[in-house]
Amino acid sequence: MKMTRRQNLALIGAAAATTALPGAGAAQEDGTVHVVEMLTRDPETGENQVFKPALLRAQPGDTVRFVSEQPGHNSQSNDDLIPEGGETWEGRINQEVEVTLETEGTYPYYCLPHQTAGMVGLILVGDFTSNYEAAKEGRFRGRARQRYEDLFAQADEIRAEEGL
Ligand SMILES: [Cu+2]
Repeated sequence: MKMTRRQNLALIGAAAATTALPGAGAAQEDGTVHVVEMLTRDPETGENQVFKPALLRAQPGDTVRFVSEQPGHNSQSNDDLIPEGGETWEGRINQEVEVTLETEGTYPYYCLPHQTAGMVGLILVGDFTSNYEAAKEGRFRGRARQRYEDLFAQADEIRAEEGL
């Protein structure tokens, strides 16, 4: 299997879509596109069944694109734990899926076949505190519990750093 990374050509496309008027500041209204890889094995760390990066800091209007780097995975929102009125998504296996997150909050998500193997992730959008504690109290099984402990520990640091 080739280890070459997919280049993020889509970012170029997104930037090109903006018709910028001088001084209009339009670029500030266009969200960033974040790419998350779905991996059976991370070639850098050797970790199995991971989203990379598993913790993402985003702002309202940003888009998250989940790319199928290795076969057998999907990404879907944990609809019991996302913020009120938050965006949901559900990709099929091997399908690239993307979501634009307009609603601030904490978004846990997972890979359906590998959730208990620990293939879970977390997206923090804007002021993500509205449902943060509730999401943190979510009941996670198997390896997912350990992974979420790690991810929320990192998220706690972000909260502290940003004074949220
Ligand atoms: Cu998976």
